[in-house]
Formats: sequence, structure tokens, C-alpha cells
Amino acid sequence: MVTRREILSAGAVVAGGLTVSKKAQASANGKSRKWESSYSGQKRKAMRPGKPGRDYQPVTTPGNTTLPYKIVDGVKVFHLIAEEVEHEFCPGLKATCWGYNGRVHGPTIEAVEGDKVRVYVTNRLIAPTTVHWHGVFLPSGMDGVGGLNQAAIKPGETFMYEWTFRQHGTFMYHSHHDEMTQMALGMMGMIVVHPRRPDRNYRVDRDFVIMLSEWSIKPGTSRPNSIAMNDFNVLTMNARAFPGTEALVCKKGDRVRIRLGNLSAMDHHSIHLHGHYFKVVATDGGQIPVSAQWPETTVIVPTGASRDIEFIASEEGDWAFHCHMTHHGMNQMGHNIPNMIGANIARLNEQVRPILPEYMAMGHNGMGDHVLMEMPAPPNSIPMLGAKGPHGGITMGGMFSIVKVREKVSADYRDPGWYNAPKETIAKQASAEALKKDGIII
Ligand SMILES: [Cu+2]
Repeated sequence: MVTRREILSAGAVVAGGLTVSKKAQASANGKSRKWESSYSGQKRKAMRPGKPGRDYQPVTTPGNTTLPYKIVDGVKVFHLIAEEVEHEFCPGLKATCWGYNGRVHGPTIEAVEGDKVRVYVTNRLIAPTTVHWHGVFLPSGMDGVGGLNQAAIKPGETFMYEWTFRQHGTFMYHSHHDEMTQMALGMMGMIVVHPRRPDRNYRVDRDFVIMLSEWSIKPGTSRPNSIAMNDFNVLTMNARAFPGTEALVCKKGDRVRIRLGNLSAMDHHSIHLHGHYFKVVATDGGQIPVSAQWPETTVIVPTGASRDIEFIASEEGDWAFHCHMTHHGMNQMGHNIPNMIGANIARLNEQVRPILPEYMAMGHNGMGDHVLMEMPAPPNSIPMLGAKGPHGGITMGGMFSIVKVREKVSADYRDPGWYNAPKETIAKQASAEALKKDGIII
């Protein structure tokens, strides 16, 4: 963060005042190292390991977990095991992926600025791999690009990475060896580093971590297709597709941070929250000064970037939280189908049934009928959209979750089920009296 002193000295330069110090001039010329250290707020030397509760409030990764560590001689020691994982994207759809420690994606690595960390990476895959610590400032030899910074970790080998965190923020980790294959199969995870001395703007009640990613899994198959370039059909939050995503449960009035990271192969995501506005408070490059934050209801998370958003959960209810690209709110959508909107399907059925007696034309009124439809489908595939909601089928899938805001929540923020909205606040069919009173002629 920029200090008051720096703002004052920068002001002196702009004003062209008589008292411009050499230091301020150097800073204005971009020669000072001050900017970098003020960004981090920390020296590069290790500090005592940050402790949950005392130095930070742990984050929640819905549908996933945080990587455990142990402390050895003042160093936080982590162990990532790269391995094949049977992963469930949502009930009905599993695939054989590559992940870490039995999970897809890997567990969230959580630390505090000033922590010295050592991460062992064991490769139990059939291919060489590496881990890149995306957005983290560390020695070049620890950066994890296979061939560039280090030799790739061969199957069976264990490598050791070591650095001291000198920044805080939301970062990511992922394979940086045969990225196209290994990232398409799931080899990625999130990193959260808390500030050592958080200012009063940092404290939140709920601190969520969500990784956005995309997959190509043809219905009836069980191996993500890493060759796919533009027909991704399973869009996920923390590697789960709706209705498999875990809700974000908040107490009314909570200050909430959601740390979004995107490591999709080819897409940015336009993440939209209903019922509230939020502020974008940080990127993987650092915190955004309060004076430079602006209100939004949708944030684009570019691939290879993180965006931290914050809001006050002021409105009770079930609020959709999803990618606004409509094809990213579908599951296993096939695109090689004719456009049937408005077609006369009665005649079509009549013409086709002599050849295919079971034939039933669909799609003439859109895709809404596909919600939870009992249709013959290949094993291990999910309907394109849908979950049973309190008011009928929810015509969403993929990169979709729900922020559930309640007056009362359990101590462990368990999913409270559907929101029981006051009857008079629910949209319903207009009555004849209402139509008449307001002069609506139908
Ligand atoms: Cu999207």
C-alpha cells in the first residue's frame, strides 16, 4: 500500500515545490525501490510462521479444502502429490483427471506474508511435470517453468521449492510443463497469502476462494479432452459444475470477500452477483487503493489472473452468482445441432417417426425443456442444465453457484437449504383485479 508519506512527497513533486527531496525525485523517476517495498510492506527476510486465528482468519474454498502444513525449524512445510484422480464434477458426471493430493483442483495453499515456505512436489503421474507459483515473487530458479527454470520432475521424483512470501494477495499454482495437457486435466490450485499486519480494510467475515476453469468432456466419455480448443462443455467453480457447486453461505450484514482465480485454457469469465454490488479490491498484482475502487455487479476475470471482490451481504435471499456468458451456464452442451427455434415440430415428428418410431423433435421453444428431463443419455453424462429449485427447474448449469444470505446461520455456516421468501415478495401470475386496476390490456 502507498503510505501517507509517499502521497505527500508525490504531491510535492507534482506541485513542483521548492522542497523536493532527492528521494522524492528518485521515486518520481521510477528509480526508487520504495514502491516495491511499500507494495509488499515487508522485508524479504522470513518472520515467525503466521498462525491461523492469531495472524489470519482462514479462507473457505467451497467444495475443496486447504493444504495442511507442518512447521519445521520455523519453516512451513507443504507436500503436494501430483497424481491421477477420479473426480466428480456434479452428481452423474465423473472423469479421470490429474490433480494433487487426491483432489481436483489441488487444495488451497494458505500462508502469511513473511512466511518461509518449503513445498515438496512428488510426481506420481506417467509424465514429467513442474509447479509454477503464479503471481508469486520468488527466486527465478523456483518459478517452475520446465526447462527454463528447472529440470522437469520425472515420474517418481520429488522436488523441493523454497521461498519467503514478501507480498500478500490471491495467487495460483499450476503445472508449467506440457501445460495444455496437464492444465486441461486439472493440475492447478489457489494460493492465498494474508498480510502480516492487515489494515482495517482487510478484515472480512467470510473469505471465499474460487477457481474458474473449463473442460471438454464429451457425453459418455470419462477423460477430459486436452486437445479441445474452443468447445469447452463443462464450466466449473472449484472444479464443480452446477448443481454440483457448493453454495456460499453468509450471515446478513457479513462483509464478504470472494477471491476469484481463472486458469481456463481459452476463456475469460464475466462473473456476476445478484442482489448486491461489490468492489474489486485486489488483483494478483496487489491491493487496489480504496480511493481507486469502484462499484460493480460483474467482473471480468481474465485467464491467468485473479480478482478479489468485496461486498456487504445486506440482502437476505438466494442470489445467483455465475458467469454471464450464457454458454458457460450450461452442462455438456452440444453445438452441432440445427436451430429449431419456432419450427413446427408436430409435422417433423410425423415425418420422421415412420423411420425412427422413438423420435421426438426438441428445441423448438429453446432449451428450457431440457431441465431435469428424463431423456435417454449416455452413461456418465449430465443434463445440459438444471436443478430442482423451490419454484421449479433452475435452467442453469456449469459456472453457477448461489450466495445464500440468511438472518441466522449455523456456527459452521452449513447450507441452510432454499430461501423461504415472504409470500408477498415473490413474483406471481397477475390477478384480474391487478390487471384491471393498472389498465393492462392483454
Ligand atoms: Cu464464463
